[in-house]
Amino acid sequence: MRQKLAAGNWKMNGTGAELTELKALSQIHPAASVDILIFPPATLLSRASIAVQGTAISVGGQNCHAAKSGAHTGDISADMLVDAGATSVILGHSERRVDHGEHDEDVRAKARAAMDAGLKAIICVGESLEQREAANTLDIIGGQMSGSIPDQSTGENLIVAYEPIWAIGTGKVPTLEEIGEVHDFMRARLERRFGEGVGRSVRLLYGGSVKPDNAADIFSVSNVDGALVGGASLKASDFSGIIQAL
Ligand code: G2H
Repeated sequence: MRQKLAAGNWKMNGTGAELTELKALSQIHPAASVDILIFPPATLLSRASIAVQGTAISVGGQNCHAAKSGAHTGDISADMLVDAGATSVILGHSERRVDHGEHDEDVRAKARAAMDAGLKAIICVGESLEQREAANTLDIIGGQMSGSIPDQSTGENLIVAYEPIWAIGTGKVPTLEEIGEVHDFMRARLERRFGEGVGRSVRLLYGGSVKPDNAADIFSVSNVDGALVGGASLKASDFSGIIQAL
């Protein structure tokens, strides 16, 4: 059985003051039957990892560099994330792909570095509205998966998040049928590439305007093992509502 997972991506939000939300979340969920991951900004990672020590919550990074170290001003290596207390890292989020020109091969190289460092890589894929309207969704998702996911992936070190770009932060959510179609497709792709054992053990998250009031419906879809949540992960009360729906 795949362990359910609620992942909260704080994006570029949060200073030391917001650690109170993390502490509040850990008080609401002192022990959890599901995995809870929070991705604070890099500046908060060490403090966040200390704040969640001994709780059911783990923390991760929102990006890493593909190299182990070197002359890369402003970048952070996978080893540095581990050193700061991270257990995982989000890679290939569409905001990185758009804002920083990251392509599949960049994401794959970063994922290799993350896995080599012992991190779980949450690799994001998703189509634009234009691509969906042109009925290209599955081609786009398949291409991103082939290009971004490294060969060394397993159910332990890989999580894939389906995040339709048009649903991110917009309040728009695909229908449950549309989510199910993509998640079934992703599962089949993973099984074909890695074999049934590994393919069935990789967790698949849905991301894009997940809220406490739509989470239960989304989690009822087959092959949805949890959510990657942005806006609704910033407040402990909202995120807790999503965790409880898992
Ligand atoms: C999608 C999601 C988090 P939001 O990016 O990864 O953000 O829940 O705000 O749409």
